[in-house]
Amino acid sequence: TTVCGILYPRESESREVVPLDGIWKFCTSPAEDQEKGFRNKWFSTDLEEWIPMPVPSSYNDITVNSVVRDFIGWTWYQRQFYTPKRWWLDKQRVVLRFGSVHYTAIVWVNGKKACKHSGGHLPFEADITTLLFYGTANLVTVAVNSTLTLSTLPQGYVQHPNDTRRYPPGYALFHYDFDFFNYAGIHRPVYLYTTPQTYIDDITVTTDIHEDVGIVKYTVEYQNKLRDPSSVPQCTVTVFAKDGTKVTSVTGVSGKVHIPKANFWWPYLTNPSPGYLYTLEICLTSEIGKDVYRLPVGVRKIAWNSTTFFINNMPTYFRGFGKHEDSNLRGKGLDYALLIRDYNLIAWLGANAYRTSHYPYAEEALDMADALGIMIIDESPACTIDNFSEELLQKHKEVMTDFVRRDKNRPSVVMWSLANEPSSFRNESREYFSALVNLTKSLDPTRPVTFVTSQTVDEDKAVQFMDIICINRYPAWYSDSGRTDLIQLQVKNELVAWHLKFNKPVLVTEYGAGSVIGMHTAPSSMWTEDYQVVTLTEHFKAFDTLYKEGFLIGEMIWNFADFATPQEYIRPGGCKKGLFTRERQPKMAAHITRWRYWTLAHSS
Ligand code: BDP
Repeated sequence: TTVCGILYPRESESREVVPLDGIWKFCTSPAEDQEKGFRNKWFSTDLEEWIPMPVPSSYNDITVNSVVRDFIGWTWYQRQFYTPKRWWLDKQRVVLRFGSVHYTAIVWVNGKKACKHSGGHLPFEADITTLLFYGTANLVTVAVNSTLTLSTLPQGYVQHPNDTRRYPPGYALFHYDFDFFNYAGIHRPVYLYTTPQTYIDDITVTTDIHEDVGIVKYTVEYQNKLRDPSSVPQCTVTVFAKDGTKVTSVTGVSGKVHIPKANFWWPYLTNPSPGYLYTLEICLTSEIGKDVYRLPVGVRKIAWNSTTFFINNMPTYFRGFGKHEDSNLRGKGLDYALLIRDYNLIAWLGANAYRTSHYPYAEEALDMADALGIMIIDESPACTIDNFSEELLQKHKEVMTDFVRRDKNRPSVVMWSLANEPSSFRNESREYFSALVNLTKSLDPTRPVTFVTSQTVDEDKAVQFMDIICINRYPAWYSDSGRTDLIQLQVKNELVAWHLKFNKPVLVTEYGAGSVIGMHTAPSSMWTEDYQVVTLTEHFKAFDTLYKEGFLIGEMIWNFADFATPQEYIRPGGCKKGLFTRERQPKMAAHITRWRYWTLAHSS
């Protein structure tokens, strides 16, 4: 079987892109009869009982009904759309693409199954050319299941308690160990797009720099649905500068392009024009005509040693935070207003990086990072995994393969994170992570591979395989609560110990404190804005002394903004460790972080 690419749908002279976003019909399955929709073939006729549901969005917070908010199981989405007759006459290939659906999705077009996909954070698509009615209405139905199991990423499980004094018979309790709300639904844009029958299927680009010359190595994969072996298409690759001027052009499905006096891709604030992107125009010409795809490309080189991380041979310090895809009403659904607001806040803070905690983010978000020079630690959806089975490893390998395929060409992606806070004190985690590192390095030898540990330096079994040591630690919050006077001592001792043991660069990927906006005390106490400020400030002091030791490559605050968690008595309406509220307004902590990040940017 041929491995297919998953290029982002882009319009060109040979490709049309039609969004199917909007208001879809939606219903949940009856709790006691999850199979009803399948039995009654809801995918082949118009849904009878439905409510309107926005796409993209999580469904959970749209209604005022707690059944919808907390629903675990099969939900159904449906809409009509039209396809023009000329697509058929022009022999176009038509693809239906979902940016992401959480968690399992089955898609039917006109009552026929188009595809099935499991995994909530990566795109999938199906060639639906032969399932469509051209020049008339088509029906697309998506069944979405939010259930997580011990072999999904992340993991979850359903429990049926048998204590009938406390729970009615058949009562289901859904559990998971990660601490963000399990939002579900069609989370990212849905597109129909066309290509010719002979088309560009995938592009792989790696870049290097040599003095002031940029080097772009590329490989183009194509598919020929006509299956005429006598017709070998010709490939032309042209590089355009940001202002549209042509730089150079070469031919062949793989090769190297040299860009003299290149504008390199730099992180935000290290250069007057960070995030410089060229356009690589791929033109595939066959007997039936041309297929054209334009890929943004940043020319940069990543390197690291035992103490330092380099971009374009320059030591680079990460100033950032962990984020979440999360906001009021839409949950984890892509929202353009929120996306641009977030990047405006990132720039205002003077940050140059964030981690896609704890799953792959929308491609639209990474487009912005590419263009602004924001470095991304690209994290898989393996949050808090604990049960290291062979089945889970297989799933994890599949996910890393799809993840690398999606993001491999992005200049913003400077590191792969395999997981967040797994039970890496367990012996089984050793083989598990060693296998994943090997796989990821074979898929992408150019970027460092890591995972984020919350274990102690003595107990962790997996950090040894990583290129960079990433640590989450909450002194004065989860340990020694209330004792901000201990932060400097503990942070210094711990980070030094990690570096001494493994002789690798250290990056702090999480630290912080919760604060409810508007709460103040003097002296500071937990949950006040004052306490969050003191917690961050004490960390800043510790980092400053370590910075001189040379092995600390960055600091990331938990979290960019407040976000939704399951209902718990330890969370006042969600996780409140944000620098910004969930509505994206600054807390006191945002102002001191801004002061720090701009100072760091100008002193390096
Ligand atoms: C860390 C987790 C993160 C949580 C955070 C917290 O990595 O996902 O949100 O704790 O509890 O351990 O705030």
